[in-house]
Amino acid sequence: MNPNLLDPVLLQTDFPDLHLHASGKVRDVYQLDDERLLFVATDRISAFDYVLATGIPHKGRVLSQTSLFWFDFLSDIVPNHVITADLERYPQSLQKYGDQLRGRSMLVQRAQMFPVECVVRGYISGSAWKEYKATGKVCGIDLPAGLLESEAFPEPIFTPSTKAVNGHDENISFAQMCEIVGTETASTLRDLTLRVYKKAANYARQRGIIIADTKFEFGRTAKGITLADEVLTPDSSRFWPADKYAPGRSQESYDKQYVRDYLEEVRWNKQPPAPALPSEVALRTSEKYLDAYFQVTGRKLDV
Ligand code: Q0Z
Repeated sequence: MNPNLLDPVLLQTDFPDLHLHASGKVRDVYQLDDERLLFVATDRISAFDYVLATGIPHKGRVLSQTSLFWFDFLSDIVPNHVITADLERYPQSLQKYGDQLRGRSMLVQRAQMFPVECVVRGYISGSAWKEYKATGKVCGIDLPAGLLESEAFPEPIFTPSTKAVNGHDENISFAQMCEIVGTETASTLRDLTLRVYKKAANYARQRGIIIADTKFEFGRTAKGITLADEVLTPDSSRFWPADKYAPGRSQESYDKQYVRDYLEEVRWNKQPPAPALPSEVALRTSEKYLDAYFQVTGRKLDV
């Protein structure tokens, strides 16, 4: 594992004849036709809600390949939107973009997305910890007294949310989710979310990673309810190294800790523009992403 200074990063894609379907902080989706979308993960990284000026070598490929691993691992529980990530099977019209797409993209089935985020938490952290300290509950769910920060819940809990106007997620109760998607769909999504999380978290735990919480997005396709978007990546989840885990305090982030530490050290005011990272911070962060990928999948990404 020795990413060097010369590894090129992709911050911006350039696909003059593709139609942008949706754009996120670090990835973009293009509409190919009525049936198919093209997902592209860039090497951009966000921290404290902003995209930084510096890319992380291999990050887009790591995230893309991590999702692909989990889609396959979870396919006995739920169908997924992946058509292929094999460039050779992409339409002829995309072949000219091979250098931008290789390893960091996937062709997916377009789905009718449910307008809810299916969040599952196995451990109490972040906003859930704040809420629990203040109210003894998390998203309206009663919990035992005396939980410590970062402790495991007695059972993983389902805490759905919706995208609010400001782009941030707003927690909703299960009853509110039922009003949005219907009771039967809400129940199915909750059950799938918990089953998928439990299977993945058990597996990851045996490989030295705690998946503290994560967010899934589902849609409806010809296959029925389908797992879509990205799955169990460091960007959609909290991954903690199990060997450093101790309840009673916050945990270091597996992937972004060097970045956050650097931004605190330079006392960035967390207003745009976000600063650049020293190459050493970017390279050490790249190694963390590659490590996490290897730890989860047992596969090395060729660098
Ligand atoms: C997911 C998103 C991203 C910004 C649309 N299979 C699907 N069918 C229809 N729509 C979507 C999917 Cl996955 C879909 N997003 C979230 C992803 C950038 C927003 F890469 N948006």
